[in-house]
Amino acid sequence: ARIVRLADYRPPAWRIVRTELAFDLDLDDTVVAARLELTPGESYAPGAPLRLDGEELALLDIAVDGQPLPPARYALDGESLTVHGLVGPCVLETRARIHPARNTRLEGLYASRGLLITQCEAEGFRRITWFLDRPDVMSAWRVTLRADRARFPVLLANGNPVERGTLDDGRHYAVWENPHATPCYLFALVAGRLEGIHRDLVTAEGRAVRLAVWAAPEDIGRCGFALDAIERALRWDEQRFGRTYDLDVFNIVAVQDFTMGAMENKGLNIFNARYILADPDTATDADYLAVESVIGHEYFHNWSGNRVTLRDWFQLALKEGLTVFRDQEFTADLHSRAVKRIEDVRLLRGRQFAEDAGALAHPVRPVQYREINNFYTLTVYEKGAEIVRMLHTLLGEETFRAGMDRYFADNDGRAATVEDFLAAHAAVSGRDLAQFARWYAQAGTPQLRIDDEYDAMRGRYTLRIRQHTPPTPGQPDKQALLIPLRFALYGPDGEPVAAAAEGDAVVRDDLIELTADVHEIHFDGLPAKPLPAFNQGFAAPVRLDYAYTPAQLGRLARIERDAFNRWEALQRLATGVMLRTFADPRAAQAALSDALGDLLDDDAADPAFVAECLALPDFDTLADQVPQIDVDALLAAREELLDLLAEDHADRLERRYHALADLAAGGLDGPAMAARTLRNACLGWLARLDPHEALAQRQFDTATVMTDRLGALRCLVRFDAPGKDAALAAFRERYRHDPLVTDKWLTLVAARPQPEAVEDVRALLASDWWTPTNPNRVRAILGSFARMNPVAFHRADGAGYALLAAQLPGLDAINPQVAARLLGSFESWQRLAGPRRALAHDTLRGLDGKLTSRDCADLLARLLA
Ligand code: BAL
Ligand code: ZN
Repeated sequence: ARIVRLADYRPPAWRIVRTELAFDLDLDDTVVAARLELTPGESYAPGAPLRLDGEELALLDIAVDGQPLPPARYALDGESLTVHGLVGPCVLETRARIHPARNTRLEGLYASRGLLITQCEAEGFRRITWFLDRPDVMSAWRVTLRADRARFPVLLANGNPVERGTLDDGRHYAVWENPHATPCYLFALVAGRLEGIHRDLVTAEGRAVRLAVWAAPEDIGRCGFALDAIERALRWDEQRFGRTYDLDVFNIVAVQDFTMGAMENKGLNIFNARYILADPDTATDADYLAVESVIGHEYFHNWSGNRVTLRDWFQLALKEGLTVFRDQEFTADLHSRAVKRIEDVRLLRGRQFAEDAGALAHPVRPVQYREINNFYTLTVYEKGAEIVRMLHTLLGEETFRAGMDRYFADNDGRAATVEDFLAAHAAVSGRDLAQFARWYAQAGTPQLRIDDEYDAMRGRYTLRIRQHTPPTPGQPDKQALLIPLRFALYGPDGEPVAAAAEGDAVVRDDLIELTADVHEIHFDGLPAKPLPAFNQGFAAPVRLDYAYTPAQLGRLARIERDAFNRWEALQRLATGVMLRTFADPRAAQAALSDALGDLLDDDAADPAFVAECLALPDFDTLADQVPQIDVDALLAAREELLDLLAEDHADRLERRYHALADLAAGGLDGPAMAARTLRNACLGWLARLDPHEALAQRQFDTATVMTDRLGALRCLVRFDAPGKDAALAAFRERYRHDPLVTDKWLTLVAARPQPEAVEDVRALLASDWWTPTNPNRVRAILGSFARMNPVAFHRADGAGYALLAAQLPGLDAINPQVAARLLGSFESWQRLAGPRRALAHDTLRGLDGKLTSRDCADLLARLLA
């Protein structure tokens, strides 16, 4: 199989400075005429053939400089078109026939519910026409779309609309121009029966821009929030990063069949409908926030990704990690910074740490790939964002902003690398970032082990900090990283103590810069041993090992100035109780229970933060903490603790549940959302206690918004309440014509934590609800089952593994990216304890030879290596 290596990068032999495309669009049969203006590139060798990428294209015509090309001058295979005898600048014209309705991979041009849609990142454009399908070939674009006016009244492409008109036979056309140098992975078109809503505004630079959201006619009433969110994103990027919008229009389109969450095509973002459509009856508060965040993410790509693009796909985190950091900051600035950080860290620790510790671990910038689609990972996105966050921490907001300005100025219109990004920040800060750059190259989660000692005679407190990164596939030995470790020392009065630090690491205020395997730092003049707090805001994405006692954690949960770390203290306490790591388990459980009780009594605390504190570590986070995953023991320990805590606090939970009712009845403002979050968290706890199932039933029966309806239904399903089946049926019938809400009940069924969920899922797969060509539906049923249901997926008899594996060959033939994601659910199989390890291993071996796509074949080989 082909392996693409970073070390083999060469600049292109040819450049395509201008591209003109003309599409005669139809669902079954589309003809694509391409006119490419070619000039020699940096590695051009006179006489060398031109090789263009192209897959599943039928050639109709080919000409160079207006002259038809004789067959001897070109060669076609399944992956490319090679043209011989080109000398110097020239114009290559081709016409190709493609079949969108047969395209189930959803890469290239495809049909979905009467619409024609594109998805080109990473390598989909080669399924539309022959091209140099690599991000460092950037072109100006003019695109003409022609189609039947009745069936395709709306014709959208990248850039600005420049012309439209009528043709014969009921057809019409539209011409779009994108003047910005843009690689082909950002190409897009959408054609079909859509409705739009729009808003006109003027950017900070004085450009008049029309923002528009397009959706199927039945969905357009649910697009208002998305339109507002675009405006918020545009203004935020102006203010926080000084980035303005650069076209006359910004269009986003909602589609139901879409593999990714959304795609940042220049001026024409295409979205999975789940990240646009929202109204209170069909979207939860979490859905609203996800819509805003994804809209922000794609919008921010216009600078971090589009204006400055990637030299090659190894640099993927250069745009993704940076843009995730930007969208995280957008949400943090608009809503609660602490809550946002907690949610992001939950995802990082629950999922990315597992990826970094499993068979699929890879550096944020990989050095080789067989299929780039397999690197749209939590490591590239989330750990990539953590690296940018650490840089922000090290440099401070002002210098970081100067570094970003420098990066955009130096690389605008270029295809950049991670080195370019770091060079801009090094230039403005005067810092050498060579050691910091190892974060991009080295896989695995670093572990910090901290020991301390207090010398009462001398009033000296000493910290000894060791760092270690475990081996990962292909990287047995690791080097020390530059890790920014925030810390605070608390005195007996609960106030931070100010003590000058001395030692072998740079310490600036509350930040220790770790650079070596071991550091020792002293603080003098302390009258008592302080209580240390580390890694505020989770500034470094590391595991941290310090032998806190339960009493210390209980205290930190109350006195730590950093809200994230107050939450973290409770997570540690709960983790220690569940994993039985404290010497005195009773004291630990009492400390946790007391702290949670105080939080529930604290009506002044942000209810959304209290809800986060009540959400104790999930199965994935626990599994990440142990060398061997004993599924039954972890699940049982977690349930046992939650049941005990629910008993402890039944009265408090009930009081908060009722007291928050009025506030929770509000709209989409922050306080109302926070109240609903805490109320539903309380309900989740109360539903553990038998008589309280009635509360969930009542909430389900009377709910007026989806947050409350789904929150109640989740409790009924989760605890197998008597009214579960009737409630599920009522929900299903109410929303049976809405695919996104239908996905919600399917998720509840597939994720219900009972072993019988295997049979439920099997029944769903045999029903009309199973539409394997729709990625959201596949994820709702099988993704939820494999990723959110450890009870059933890891069923002791292996039925869960077998069920997933049986679906993979069929799904792989339909949509390899979706199938590969599901296959990734086995990433931690080597750490499973007991017979499950062999069951999972046998299941994977049984797939050998049955998965034909490059995506799945690559993942399977890595899982079994
Ligand atoms: N570029 C792929 C979708 C996203 O990360 O925005
Ligand atoms: Zn992105």
